Amino acid sequence: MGAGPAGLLLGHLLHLQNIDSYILENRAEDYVIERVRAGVLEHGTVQLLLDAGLGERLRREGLKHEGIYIAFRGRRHRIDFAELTGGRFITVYGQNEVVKDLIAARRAAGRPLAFETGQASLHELDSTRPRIRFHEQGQPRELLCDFIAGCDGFHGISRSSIPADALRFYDKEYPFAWLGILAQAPPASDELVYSFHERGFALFSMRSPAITRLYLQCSPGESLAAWPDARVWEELQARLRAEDGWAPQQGPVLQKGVTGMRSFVASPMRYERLFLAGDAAHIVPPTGAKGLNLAAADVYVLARAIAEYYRSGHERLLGEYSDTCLRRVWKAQRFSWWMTSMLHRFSLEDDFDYRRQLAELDYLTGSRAAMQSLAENYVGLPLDLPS
Ligand code: RFL
Ligand code: PHB
Repeated sequence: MGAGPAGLLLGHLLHLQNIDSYILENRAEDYVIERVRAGVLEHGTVQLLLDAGLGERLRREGLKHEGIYIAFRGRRHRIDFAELTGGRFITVYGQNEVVKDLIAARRAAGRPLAFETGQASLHELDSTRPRIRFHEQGQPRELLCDFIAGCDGFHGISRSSIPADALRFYDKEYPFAWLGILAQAPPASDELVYSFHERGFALFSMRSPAITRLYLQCSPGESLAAWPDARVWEELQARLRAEDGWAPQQGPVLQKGVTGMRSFVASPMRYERLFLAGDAAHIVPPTGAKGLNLAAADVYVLARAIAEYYRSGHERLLGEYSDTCLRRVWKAQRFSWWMTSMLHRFSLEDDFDYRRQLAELDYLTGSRAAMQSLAENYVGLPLDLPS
């Protein structure tokens, strides 16, 4: 269920093991491709995509970043990932490019991928032959499955098809959101800049040598009408401009949107023969750049477990799927919550918190141990698979 990064990558990993799958997506193909979302791939995510033969364009167009900047009080402090993690790095490559590459690979494999499948529903989940009812090109269809992978995102139907008493939810909402823009302007820095400012958080990122991606902390439910381009630029400049004169370059705004912030985990990530993966099972606030990477890690673990099942008939890895993923998911939750808490203003009135956050940033950027902890989490923790 779902042709986001999780569903498409799972389909591809299964294909590489000669395992059939059917991918259902309720939105249109253009919508799925054009949705502007994540941009940062962990070291291990890139390795996974390369190993799966999906690296042709990623190798050419992905931007290798060996560090990030943390900015506060008008100064940028570099965190050198390569030096702190023994040569690991991140790659900036838009989620929509990943999705485009995955759709192309699916087509090349000649395996089914149906868009605009309407209101699908899941049935007989507690049997060995769960079913999916959906529409394909307007016609009702029913699919009999060995397994269903719920890769249909936070608002999908998979998680909500599980009986309420079989899952537990852990949830945290934040009192702010991000307003993001995509601008036609060459990035003014080679690396990302996370800025803590008394007016609120701002982030400088990019998609290519010609496109800058920027975010600023705003109120949840903020109306875009209140944010004409001129106001967005003014606020971004105020929060990002450094003492040494560095500031993002401006250009035409190509896209603008508001994203809510939450931390969420559904546990376990399995009900009988339905396995949840990616945003369907967990959400992190975007400050740690972890969402897409967690989705990729989940489906790697799931594909390996399904392959073992078909190879040997054993369900051991399937049985360990949820625990294996959740151990790492909770570490990414902790990191994303920490980055979010350190870099956002929770209340513009609270001077104690403001000073405490400045002290934390001062400590972070002055301590090799603290920077190393950030670096190893940011480039991605190991998968820690059962043998
Ligand atoms: P997706 O991408 O939401 O895909 C789920 C798909 O399922 C479809 N669907 C259904 N299909 C069939 N039947 C139904 N009933 C269905 N209901 C829904 C949906 O249409 C969709 O196509 O989930 P997936 O695959 O788990 O991937 C997760 C990532 O998309 C997400 O975690 C990241 O985008 C989060 N994220 C970031 N992650 C990073 O790793 N690094 C980043 O830098 C980063 N930045 C971000 C982000 C997310 C953001 N937003 C907008 C939430 C920045 C932003 C602003
Ligand atoms: C992005 O480029 O969209 C991006 C980068 C880093 C984040 C979140 C989003 O933490």
